[in-house]
Amino acid sequence: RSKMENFLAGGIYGLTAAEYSLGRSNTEVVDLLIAAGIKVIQYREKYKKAGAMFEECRYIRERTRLAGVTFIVNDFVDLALAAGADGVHLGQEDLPPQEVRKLVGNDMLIGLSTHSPEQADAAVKLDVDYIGVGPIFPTHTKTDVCAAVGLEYLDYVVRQSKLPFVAIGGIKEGNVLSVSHRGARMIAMVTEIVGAADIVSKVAQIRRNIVRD
Ligand code: TZP
Ligand code: MG
Repeated sequence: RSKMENFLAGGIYGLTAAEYSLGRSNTEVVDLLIAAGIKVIQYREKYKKAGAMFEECRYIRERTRLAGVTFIVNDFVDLALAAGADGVHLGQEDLPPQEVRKLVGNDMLIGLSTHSPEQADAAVKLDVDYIGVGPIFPTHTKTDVCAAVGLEYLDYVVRQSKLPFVAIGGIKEGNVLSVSHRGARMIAMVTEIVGAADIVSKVAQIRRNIVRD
């Protein structure tokens, strides 16, 4: 699955979150993430109607295609398919990944959020392409799974991981080095990036912090 190459290259995994974006729209933010050189972008939108999300995703699909960016849609399999996204990201309480695989076929990536070693082990049998690992640190961005799992779970995945993974949850410019030092090659941030006044320089600064080891 060539859509996976951007993920396997490592780096910053960007996500949208309109409510934290300082009044900027999801599409504006995606343009800034692309300008910042981010190669994997997830559309994460919890509040809009399907029609409005589709319009945004259609724009984002066009821009990400032109930029060679992997485009993943959170939660909504139908939206991911309709928009021609590269992948769909599922939570533990969404449709089972094996069922989603039947719907999306083999070309589309499936990501699955995990919060424990048990869930990471189980994911290997579920035909997912990558797992999310977190929340590493306390975060208010995800209201349903709030408790941080800590760096210990990340350590487990780094040691045992049979799947590519992305670390997420409460990661900031100031603690990203600790996460990359523990062995995370792909690192996701929501508020730290979309909430920055200057997204392009924020991403550049985060990148400098990651490679400083
Ligand atoms: N999954 C685990 S934590 C989280 C998601 C989607 C939210 C992370 O947001 P932030 O703002 O980077 O802490
Ligand atoms: Mg979800």
